[in-house]
Amino acid sequence: MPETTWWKRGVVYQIYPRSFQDSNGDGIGDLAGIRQRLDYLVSLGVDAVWISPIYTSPMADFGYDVADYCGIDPIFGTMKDFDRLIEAAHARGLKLILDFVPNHTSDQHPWFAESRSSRTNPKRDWYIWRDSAPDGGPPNNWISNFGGPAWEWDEATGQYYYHAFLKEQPDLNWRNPEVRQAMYDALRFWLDRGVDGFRVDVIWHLIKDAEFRDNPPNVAYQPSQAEINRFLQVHSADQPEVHEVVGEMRRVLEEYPERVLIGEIYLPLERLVTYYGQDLSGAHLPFNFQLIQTAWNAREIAALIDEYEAAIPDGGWPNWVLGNHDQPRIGARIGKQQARVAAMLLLTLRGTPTLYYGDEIGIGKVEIPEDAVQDPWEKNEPGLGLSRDPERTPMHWDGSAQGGFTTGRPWLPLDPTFTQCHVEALSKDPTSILTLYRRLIALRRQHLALSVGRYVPVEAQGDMLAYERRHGSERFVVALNLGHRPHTLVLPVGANGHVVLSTFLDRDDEPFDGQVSLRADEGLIALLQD
Ligand code: TEU
Ligand code: CA
Repeated sequence: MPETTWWKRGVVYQIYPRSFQDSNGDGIGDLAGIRQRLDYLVSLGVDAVWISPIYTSPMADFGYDVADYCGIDPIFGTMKDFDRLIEAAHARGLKLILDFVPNHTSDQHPWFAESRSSRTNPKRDWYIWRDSAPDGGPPNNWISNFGGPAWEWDEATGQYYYHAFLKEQPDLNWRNPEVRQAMYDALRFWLDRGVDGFRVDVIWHLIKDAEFRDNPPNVAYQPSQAEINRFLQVHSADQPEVHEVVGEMRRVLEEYPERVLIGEIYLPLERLVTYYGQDLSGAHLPFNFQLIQTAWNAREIAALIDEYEAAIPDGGWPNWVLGNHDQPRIGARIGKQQARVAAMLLLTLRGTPTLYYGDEIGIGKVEIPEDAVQDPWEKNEPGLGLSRDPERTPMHWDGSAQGGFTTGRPWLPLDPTFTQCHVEALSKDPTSILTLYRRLIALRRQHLALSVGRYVPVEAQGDMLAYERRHGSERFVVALNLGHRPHTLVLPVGANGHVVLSTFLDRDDEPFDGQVSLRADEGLIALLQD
């Protein structure tokens, strides 16, 4: 039954490897640390783990600057540690997804060293080199995603190279067939080692306008925003030819059984869904970031769900995510009480949910002191609140110093709540957010209605968001109170049944008839009687 393919039915869990578990006291998480925590992931109930980049890297962007696509960075361990990790994961029934970073390499990658060595080097055209404009300035007005011009002058060969992110992250030229083959071989290297799929970094950036035309100004730009927003990225990303590349990646994965291709794509819905590809030949899961980008409002979220469900091509599978290593945590955005409601939403929507490590223990807003800042983006554009450090702080495991994350000095400070809010304590508390996550995941695993079942809207008014999930004869009502005042949801006459789970975890089996009452900040899953 295709609906039960693991990546449709299952739950994905994202690990930011620097921050999950340190095994050797250097203050940075590593592969051996992740392996020590696999049983935790099993107890949480997730099906797959996506690990942010672990490849050899100078770490200018913490691994998103790769110097060897087929190597493990010593900070994270060795290839042996990797093989052990994947073996241990598979032994527990967990899938392993790697983060693949094809848009750019590190400036320390041997390919770039060759490319910059002379204009006639065979790898010159592996990167994007252009002459200066007649006035000596950059070839066009493209801006780096991390601020400043996206072009770096290279004195030795008298040309500019393009970098959509840091100058230490030169963009590869994906119009060059040799680049494509080299990168597909890197994919095969990991697939041969048993990797179950890839989350592909900035996949919509791979192809740029062949004529390198200027991007048009963004009239809505505010100086308080990141500089990248000064222009609309019309010519520097999301080009028609990118779909050919995505299709080729998909075909590489299809040389192996049951692998998944996830694309990181920050685009409006109507553009996002084009990445499923013609006849679904593209990404299995073009990441849907809409829950991060939409206001926490019942009407808007309901509209978004409808719009997304309608936009997905026939046979395409939805997916949802509340946060990641680039976005303020859900607990920081909507507060700790509503973060529980958000967990219920994420785990009861139709489509694959991706959890971000630490959200399940309720990490909220974390202040990073100025002298502890790590994120290169914040260093480039200080003071605008762009830093991604707050969502990258270490995981809290127990009540020991540094929450059991490290015996050394953590690379980023822990959220001060770590002394109470840690896996060990929350696991014993029958009403904790961690217990809620475990029960939501277990329930989703137990009932196909909650994972692959049909989504039927019920209500979206004021703070009330309600919908049904149906599969066969099973019908669940999910009622979410997105506000801080009590509400009653009136159901059609004769609709009765019992509560299966409240976000407060204290109403199991409570019967209802015709209506359900919700406390402030409460979400409920109820089973309807047939
Ligand atoms: O992020 C791409 C990306 O577009 C983000 O920089 C995003 O624009 C920003 O966070 C605001 O939403 C990916 C990785 O996830 C990120 O960690 C890397 O820094 C970046 O690519 C470069 O590889
Ligand atoms: Ca370490």
